[in-house]
Amino acid sequence: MPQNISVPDIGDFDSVEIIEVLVKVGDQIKKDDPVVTLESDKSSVEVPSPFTGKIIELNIKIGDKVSKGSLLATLESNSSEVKEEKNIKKKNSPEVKQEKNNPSTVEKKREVSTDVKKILTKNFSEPLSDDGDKDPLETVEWIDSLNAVIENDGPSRASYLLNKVVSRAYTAGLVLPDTRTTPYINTIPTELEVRSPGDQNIEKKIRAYVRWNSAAMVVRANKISSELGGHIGTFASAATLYDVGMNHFWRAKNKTFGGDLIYFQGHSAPGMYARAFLEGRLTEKQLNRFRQEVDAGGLSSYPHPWLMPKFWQFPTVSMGLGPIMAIYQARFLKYLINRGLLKDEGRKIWVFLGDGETDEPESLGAISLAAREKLDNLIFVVNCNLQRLDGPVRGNGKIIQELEGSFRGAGWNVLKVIWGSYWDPLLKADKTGLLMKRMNEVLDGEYQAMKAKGGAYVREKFFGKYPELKKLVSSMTDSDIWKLNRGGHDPHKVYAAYHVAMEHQGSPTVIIAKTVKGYGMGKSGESINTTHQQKKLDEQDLLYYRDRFNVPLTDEQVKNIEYYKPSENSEEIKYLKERRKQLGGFIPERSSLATPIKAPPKDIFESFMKSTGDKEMSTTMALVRMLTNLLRDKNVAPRLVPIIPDEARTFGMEGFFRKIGIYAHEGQKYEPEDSEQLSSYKETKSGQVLEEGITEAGAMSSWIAAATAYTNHDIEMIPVYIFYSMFGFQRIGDFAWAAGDAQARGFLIGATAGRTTLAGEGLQHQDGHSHILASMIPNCVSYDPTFSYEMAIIFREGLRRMHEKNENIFYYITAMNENYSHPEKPEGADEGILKGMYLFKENRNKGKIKIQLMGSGTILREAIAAAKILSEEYGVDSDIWSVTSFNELRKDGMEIERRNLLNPSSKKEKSYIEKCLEKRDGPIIAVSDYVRSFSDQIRPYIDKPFYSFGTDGFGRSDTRKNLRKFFEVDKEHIVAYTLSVLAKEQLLGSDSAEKAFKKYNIDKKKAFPTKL
Ligand SMILES: Cc1ncc(C[n+]2csc(CCOP(=O)(O)OP(=O)(O)O)c2C)c(N)n1
Ligand SMILES: [Mg+2]
Repeated sequence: MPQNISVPDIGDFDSVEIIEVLVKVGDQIKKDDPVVTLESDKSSVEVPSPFTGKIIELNIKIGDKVSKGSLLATLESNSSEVKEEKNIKKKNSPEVKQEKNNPSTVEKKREVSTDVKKILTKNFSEPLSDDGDKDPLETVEWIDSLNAVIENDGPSRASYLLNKVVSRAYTAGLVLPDTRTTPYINTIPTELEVRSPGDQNIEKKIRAYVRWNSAAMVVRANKISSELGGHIGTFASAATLYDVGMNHFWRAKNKTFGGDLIYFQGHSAPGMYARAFLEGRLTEKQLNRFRQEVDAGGLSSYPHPWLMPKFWQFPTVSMGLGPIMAIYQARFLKYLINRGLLKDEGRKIWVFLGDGETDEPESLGAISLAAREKLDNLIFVVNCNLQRLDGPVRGNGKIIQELEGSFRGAGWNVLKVIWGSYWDPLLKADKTGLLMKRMNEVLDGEYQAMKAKGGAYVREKFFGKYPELKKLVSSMTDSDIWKLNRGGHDPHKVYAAYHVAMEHQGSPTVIIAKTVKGYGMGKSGESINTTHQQKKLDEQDLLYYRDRFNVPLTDEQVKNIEYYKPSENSEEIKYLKERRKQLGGFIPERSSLATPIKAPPKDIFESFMKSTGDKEMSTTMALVRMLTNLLRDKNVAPRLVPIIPDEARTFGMEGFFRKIGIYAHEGQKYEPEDSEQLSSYKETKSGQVLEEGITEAGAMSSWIAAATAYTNHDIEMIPVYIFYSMFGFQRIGDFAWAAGDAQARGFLIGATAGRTTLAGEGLQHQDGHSHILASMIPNCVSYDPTFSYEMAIIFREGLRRMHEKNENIFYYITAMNENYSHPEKPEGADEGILKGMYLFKENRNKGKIKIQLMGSGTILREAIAAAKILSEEYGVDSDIWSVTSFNELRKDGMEIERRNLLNPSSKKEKSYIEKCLEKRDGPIIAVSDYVRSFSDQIRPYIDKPFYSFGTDGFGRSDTRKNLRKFFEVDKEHIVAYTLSVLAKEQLLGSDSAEKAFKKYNIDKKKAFPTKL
């Protein structure tokens, strides 16, 4: 039966142009296949067919203007599908229904609450003492009732009743205790601890060797030179946390499994090298080259994939970046699974961070997202040694409690690992709860001091506060008291927590482990404020450390700071290797088995090579159109990851919402307000767009996850993150640096770019320097194109270099929101566009004087207009160069100059700029919408007079015309300054320039824009 395909609701737009007709009569099309592309002055969007069938009539052509309801085509469809379509429109999507009733979701909920219930079984049979209890007998009755319910009806009933009681208390207006935190004890009760199956004796020895070798490595490096630095205290505190993971939990990537991903705390790197040494992956020679990386074979100071590309996966040492990048990594892993691009193998992301590191806003900034997205593939381990670099993290408080509150509040599964097994009997014997009370009241500053000062001090300061507690430890010696260990140093406690974390479903887990900074370092560094800086140990310190961990080295060997590695046949080495074999291989290890993506055919970009005639558009629109085209390429389409903060509409990308959907792990549980519209807000589990919300740090972390998917997930993805250019490098520059280190491949698009091009938004929006920031990252390739064909050629080459040829580079491209018409690509411009400049036009209007006019971004258009005036009114002819990248030109210039200097006796090589300009006459005038230092970069490689003009100074809101006048980059200033340059170069008298200054009302008294 024939069906009409009409223009659906397109929001506020009316009379919109058809720029592409994607079907012809006779085509068999499927529901949702695009029929035409519409373009308003801001965005382009495809109209999908609501039916499957055969096109029998086309009612429009390219260039027609249409509005809501306009008939586009008629198609012969089969009636059952029509009915189905109507049904879907009436109700919520089937996906939503499925989510609601999904048994696995219900199951997950049940398991979460089981955890809580288990914890409730921890009970006290006696009342708590000394807390103002007016009627202790009544309290006993209540607690006994609870105990009875737990015993007779089980924890589930007990927890039900408690919930009811609590609800009643709220309705009665009672002030309930703050439940953000739980008592200062381990979350997992001893009875519920799953015991490690490992051989504790052997593991203890292995741990001792790893500890020793990591410290020896740092001390040795510092014997070579104190410049080299290094850290001992951090890994000393975290050794058990890593060891248990390495021996029992972390599964490596291999042919049959994708591998867990471990974000190691940056400055605990020595510990990873020390273990790799025992595993036979690193040699003694390499350990001796710790932090001596200039010649090949050294070990990098911290985890740097750029420097050790087969070893490290994640750059983490700039604090705060690791945790947030890992959260988005975990989310991206789910994204790949939900989009059907990756198998769900239960892989986990483990993240190690310091307690001091949680001060960084980035560390905790995305924890609510992790809970919202139900990232049960994510496990944080916060090593709470209570210290950061200078001193205690929370001397006046308790960092563990503070973190518990934050994570619990955000919805995480929190596991506190505070006390080691030596405390178990004491806690068991603590019938009054007084020990727990004391644990709660002692501050971190005191806990730190206790670990620095020995058993007698702990007896007096900790237990001595209450006579009952003093009595509790009366039969223990000071040395017994000293042995009372912290949870993070107890392999059993750590194992039990890791086990629960691995099993947990429905939310992310954080393990908050209490440790001692500089554990085992004794007076040289245990729990003292200066531990962090300790990188030298004298002979006595080393002997103490050896004895403390029973490392089988003679005094002589200790004095020589020898490493310890038992023979290959020893039980320790066999055990260690066997454990890793069982877990699939070694960790960390970086590799990539991703297959390249075939670059799309040229015809996808062909339409951009032609002139747009009178039609005006921005380069942002051209890019969005390009992406829309790419979504029709079967190789590229599924791999594109459009990442947008909350600005899709600003960039005209709302057409993507409906076309490829917004990723939402739970689908869409509501009918969107704009559901009837063509660009409605469609969230779906298989959605492709990552609509991140207002978090540049988060969006950049997503981008990094996608841009490194080729190594972390063995699948090449093409992330395109589009942002306000000002809120790019300037805001998240450190992430961009980390992306370079991680060898990210993908596109960063600085949209609404240019200090005078984004007109009305003002000082904090107008970017005039992002290119300078981008230029500092060695593997970032950046462009500031003006015309859509430039954008197309650059983007196409980016796809080819990064995703087909697998070069470890990433692209930064600025896109503008100024609408103008685009000319046809000049013949042969392709190579120059990519190298950074090409001859756009020669003005040969019989002028006697010649200049070289260079422009980039939208200001190239001012230069083109200025050239016309100069030629027509002043007889000055020009060669107009479109400079697509001052940054790329500089890179080429630097390299060639260096080669020439290194080879003074050889024939001089020419840089690309020199080759372009060698036969061209006249001084050079370079203009851009960026600060002068952007174009100044090429000055050293040019042997002609060079003058640059740019937008130095704070932006402000006004019209483009006024802004360009203010920053002196409009065509009038270009003309006047050019005439002045010619006067200075004695190619013209000064009167022309003076006249021009007058003619254009240029105020010579106006201050330099940086001072305004
Ligand atoms: C962004 C950033 N700022 C500062 C530093 C310097 N720094 C290195 S370690 C450290 C202290 C870390 O304390 P914590 O996170 O508690 O780790 P710990 O060594 O105690 O495990 C500091 C300030 C850094 N690496 N990154
Ligand atoms: Mg710390």
